Amino acid sequence: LGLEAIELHRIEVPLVRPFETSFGRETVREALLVRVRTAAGDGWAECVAGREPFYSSEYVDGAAAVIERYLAPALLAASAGGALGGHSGSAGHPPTAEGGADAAIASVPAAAAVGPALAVVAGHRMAKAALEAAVLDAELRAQGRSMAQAFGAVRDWVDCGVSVGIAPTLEELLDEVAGYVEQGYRRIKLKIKPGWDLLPVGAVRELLGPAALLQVDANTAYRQRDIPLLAELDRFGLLLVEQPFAEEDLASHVQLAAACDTPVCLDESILDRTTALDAIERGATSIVNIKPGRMGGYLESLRVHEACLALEVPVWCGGMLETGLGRAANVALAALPGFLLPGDTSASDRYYAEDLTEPFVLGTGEHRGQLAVPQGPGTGVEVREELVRAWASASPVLLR
Ligand code: OSB
Ligand code: MG
Repeated sequence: LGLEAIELHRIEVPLVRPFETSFGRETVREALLVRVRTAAGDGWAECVAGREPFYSSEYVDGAAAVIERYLAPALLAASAGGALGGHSGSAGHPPTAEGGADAAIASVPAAAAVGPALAVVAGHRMAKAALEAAVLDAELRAQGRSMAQAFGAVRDWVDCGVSVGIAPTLEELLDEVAGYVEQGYRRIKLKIKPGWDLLPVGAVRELLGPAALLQVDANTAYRQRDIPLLAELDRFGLLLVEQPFAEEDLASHVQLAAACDTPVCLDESILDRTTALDAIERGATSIVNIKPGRMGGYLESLRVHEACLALEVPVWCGGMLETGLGRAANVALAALPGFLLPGDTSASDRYYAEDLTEPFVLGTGEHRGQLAVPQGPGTGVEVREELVRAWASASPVLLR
C-alpha cells in the first residue's frame, strides 16, 4: 500500500448528556483519530480508548504515546520493507462474502500485515486496532470495496439498541428510557452497579412491558459474594447480564452462569479468539460482546465472530461512544450473520449534537430502530476535516 505517513489527531466532542457507568461519569468524548497517508490514498480510523484507564487499562494519552513511540515506527518500517504490499494498493481482489474470516482477511493483505508488524508490542490492542482500521479504510477505498462487502455482511440494515447510563434519579431514568423507546430503539441496556440494580431494572421492565428486549451491564462492579443478588435479576426476563465481575475473573462468571437463568455475556474479559473460545468452553459466557477496539481490530473480530458462529454462540456489537467514524465500521461488522442481538450501535444523536461524519439516523417504517449499513468504499463515511480542526484538543502529530 506504500504507507507514507501517520497522523494523530486529538479531538474533544461534547456528549448530549453525561454518560455514567459503574466506573465513572463522562461528559465529553475525548477521541484519538488516526489518518494514514498512502500512495494509494488516505484512510481514517478512531481509537476507542477512553480519557481515563477505567473501563480498560488503555487510555487515550497512553494510546497516543505507544503509537508515537513504538507502533507507528514499527508500521512505517514494515511498510518500507514491503510488508504492506506495493504502491498500487491491492485493487482487484475478489469479494469474499462466501469464504469466511480467513478469505476476508486474505483479501486485505495490507491491513492483514498490520497485526504481525505490531506484534512485538505487548497488549495495547485499542491503539493497534486504530492503526489497522486506518490501513483497512485506505486499502478498501483503493479497492473500491466497502467494509460490509469485505467483512461478508448479509444484511443492509442492523438492529440498534441503546446503552443507558446510571441516572441521578429513577424518574430521570424512566424519562430517558421512554424517549429512546419513542425513537424506535429495539433493545435497552441499563448500566448497573451495587445500589443501582434490582430497583431500576424492575421499574424499567414495568415501563417496557414483558416482551421488550432488556439487558444490563455492570462493567465489573460486583464480587463473587454478590451472586445471590445477581441471580435475582432472573425475575426480570433479561436478554443477558454483561460482565458483572473483573476482567480476569472467569471463575465467578462460571459460578453465576450456573446459579441463574439469565445468560451471562462477557465484554471486558474477551481479548481475542483464544480468550473467547476459552470463556465459552468453561461456561463463563454464552453470548459475546464483540468490540473491535478491545480485540485489537476488525480482523480479529472477524475471527471471533466466525468461531462463535461455529459454536452457535450469539454475538452482538458493543460500542465505546464512537463518533460516526468508528460507528460506520461497527455497523458494517454488525451486518454479519452471527450478530443475532441488537448492538450498542445507536444513532449519532444519542451521543452528539453534531457528528464527525454525516450523521447516523435511525430508519423509519420497517426500518424503525435500525441503521443502514454504509455502502461506499472503506468506512463509507467522510470525516469532516473542519470539525477535526475545530474540536482539536492538541496539535496534530505527524509520524513518517
Ligand atoms: O461496557 O459497553 C460498555 C461505553 C464506554 C465504555 C464501555 C461501555 C460503554 C457502553 C456504551 O456501554 C456503548 C455505546 O453506546 O457506545
Ligand atoms: Mg460492556
